[in-house]
Amino acid sequence: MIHKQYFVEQAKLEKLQQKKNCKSDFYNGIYDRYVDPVLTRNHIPVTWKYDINEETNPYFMERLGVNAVMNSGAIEMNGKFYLVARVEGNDRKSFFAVAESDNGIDGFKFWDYPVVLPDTCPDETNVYDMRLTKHEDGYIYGVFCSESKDKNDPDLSAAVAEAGIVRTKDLKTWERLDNLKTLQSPQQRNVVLHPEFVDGKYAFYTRPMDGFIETGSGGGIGFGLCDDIKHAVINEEKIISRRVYHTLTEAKNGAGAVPFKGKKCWIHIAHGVRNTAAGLRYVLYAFATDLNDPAKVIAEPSGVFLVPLGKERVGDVSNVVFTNGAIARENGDVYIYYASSDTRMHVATTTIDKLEDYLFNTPKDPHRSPDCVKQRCELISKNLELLS
Ligand code: M1P
Repeated sequence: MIHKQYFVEQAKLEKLQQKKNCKSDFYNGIYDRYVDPVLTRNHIPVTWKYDINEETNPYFMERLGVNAVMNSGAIEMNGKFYLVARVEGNDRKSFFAVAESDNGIDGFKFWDYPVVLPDTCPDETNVYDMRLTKHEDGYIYGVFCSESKDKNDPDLSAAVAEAGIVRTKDLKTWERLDNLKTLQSPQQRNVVLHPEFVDGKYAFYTRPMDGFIETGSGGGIGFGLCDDIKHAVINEEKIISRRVYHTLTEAKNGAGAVPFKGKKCWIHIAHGVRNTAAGLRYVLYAFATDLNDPAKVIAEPSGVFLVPLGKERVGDVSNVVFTNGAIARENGDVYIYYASSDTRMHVATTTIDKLEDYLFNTPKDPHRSPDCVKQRCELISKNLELLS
């Protein structure tokens, strides 16, 4: 017998799935933001959390709760929008789940079951933050963080982060490949596979780290090539975007969404982290690399691209925005999916033309307050002249 509360919870879910999302009144000319998140823990199917049988669950209690839905890879397939979300259970372990929508803005629904990855790494405790790359070799690759306990360190929270790699053609059947090996770096998170071959090889953006949390000597976003994607090894990582003192990337600088092709450049939406009295602050920033050499940065506008605002600022890990997925459509529209405060997913929409205008016409960071004032005064004086 199905518990009657099931129908109440199912009706709430359906109402949420049918709710139209609309643009908020936020304005910066670069992208639009939306009133509602696109995916939250309230979007999780009732059948994933409750035993709906009245006999075995007379109080209709949550048996396997879900804490958060966040950092999602994104891809368009056959005209539909798919997110491979990081779903975090009440037990703190994350897993992946596919949600689909017709328009990318609202109506996201999870498939019946979460993704079941081949269980090939016995020490792996947690998996999260999958980047989905539609590669020119015909596969869709998922590159994610594969986390294990650091057995060489007695500290209970000491862990090792590696890049796990899977591939699929339909988001349903997944083949697990070897974890990426980077010979120069002990740990990796935020690894992204470039969608095209570079010099005939698979190309990865990396984020070398000395430890699990601290990047230490890890200088920023790295780039490396590998011959064999099934047993991927990067012998040499070159840092293409460095961490810089007194900027948004001072503490960490990591790749975000899989880069997408504009008319003039590869467009990268990455994340930068700085330390504050209130803890680490994660924001998004953007940079451009050369169409013929995706490791060569050719534009890097000053400052942040997107920061947590309003309700986005509060959550499980407050003051964080994080992206690991964007969809650039053939018509030039771009959907940037970002999580706020490790709790929920949002979308910001823009176009390739707007992003390229932003990338190439936003002034560079002059790195010193007096020069920043000069930069701003130049803008003001041009405007006041026009207004007079
Ligand atoms: O809590 C913020 C983010 O922290 C990590 O990112 P990074 O490796 O850049 O510090 C990740 O655990 C990410 O999932 C999380 O959103």
